Amino acid sequence: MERDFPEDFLWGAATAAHQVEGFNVASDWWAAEEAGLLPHRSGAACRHLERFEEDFELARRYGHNAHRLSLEWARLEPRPGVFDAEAFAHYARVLAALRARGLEPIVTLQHFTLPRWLAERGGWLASDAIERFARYVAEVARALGSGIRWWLTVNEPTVLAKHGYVTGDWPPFRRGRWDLAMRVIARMIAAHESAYRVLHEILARPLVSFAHSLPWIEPCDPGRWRDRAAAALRRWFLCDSCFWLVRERGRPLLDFVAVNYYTRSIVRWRARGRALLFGVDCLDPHHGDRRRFDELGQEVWPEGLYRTLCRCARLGLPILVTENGIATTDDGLRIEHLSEHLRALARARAEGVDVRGYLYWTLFDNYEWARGFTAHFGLAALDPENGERRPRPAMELFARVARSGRLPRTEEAGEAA
Ligand code: IFM
Repeated sequence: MERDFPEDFLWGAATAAHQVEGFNVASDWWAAEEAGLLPHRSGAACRHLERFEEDFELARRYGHNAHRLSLEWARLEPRPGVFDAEAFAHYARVLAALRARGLEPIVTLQHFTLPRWLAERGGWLASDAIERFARYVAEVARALGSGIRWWLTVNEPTVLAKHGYVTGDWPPFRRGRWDLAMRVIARMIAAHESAYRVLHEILARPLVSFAHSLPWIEPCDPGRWRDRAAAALRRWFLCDSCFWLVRERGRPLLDFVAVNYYTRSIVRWRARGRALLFGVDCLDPHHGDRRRFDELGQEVWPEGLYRTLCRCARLGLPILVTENGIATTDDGLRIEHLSEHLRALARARAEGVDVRGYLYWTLFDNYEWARGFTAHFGLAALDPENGERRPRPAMELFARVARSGRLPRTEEAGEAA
């Protein structure tokens, strides 16, 4: 029977060091957690630091042929200019464990957390942040880089800027500082560019991008110019600013587009306060078709993945879905979410969009930043008592699609639920 996805399509899950490893003590997040500035502590997280072999085995057993992970800058360079040989040896073992199981590594160099020493100097706004990042990237490329094809320099600059400098619920807890948020985005894109050059200098033909959070954004009432303006402004800030900044002489300094897609935002204009710039979210469950929301209040809207992929295709580069998932303990909803998003993905591919892989967020429930362990994104559930990983039905469905390259039939999706 004909396949919906090619043999070499990448199938896997995405994780990030601070969310799964545990005891990330030299990072800014750990410092903020210990100081009581965050509502939840990561602590031992999922003990992935010790359990990585068993975790990769789980992924392999469930049909994955790729895995996105992040290297923790704070572990690798716990003090400025001092690189930790044991941390490098650890990640060499991690990468070897992936390869031994036929899992293609997709490596993120910085996923939200920063070394504490850099955060104390201003984080991405420190005058030497970009130079420091480039030096760290060069060390990683030389020590660990051979054989790694897929690289993500930084993760979701707009999300970090929004939480750290506008809503102020993440380190460094600044509120309403749109000016700083915009500067952070620009600095992170500059950091991406210097990392891009470093990786291309040191390695043979790496594929380099940054992971971009791309919600689908639309006006609440397309007939009202104010809603349209609020949506356009939000789209520019959250989605397009990064692509605009990363253009060098008209060409984006990217080898592929890394799409993190979760949700749609329906935006309504409001005349006062912070919302003046950004609009407010319309959460009306009766707006348009039946609307479904996850534990974080994010709407499940698979059509948005299709539209986002078509929009990104205009950049003329291959695309990797580097994150897509849902926070829920409802197995039926997770199955629905997964099968509908895979259909959206297959539709985009069938229309010629060059998508090379799909990475589910995430392998097992983990530390969801300021929400701690209260959001359940995992293909497997995490037992809080003993850390056991228990595959959910969606993990079985994922395995079937990954192994066969074929979309689930409607009754198969129903059975899995
Ligand atoms: O957990 C996060 C991840 O770190 C970045 N992208 C969104 C995920 C789910 O909220």
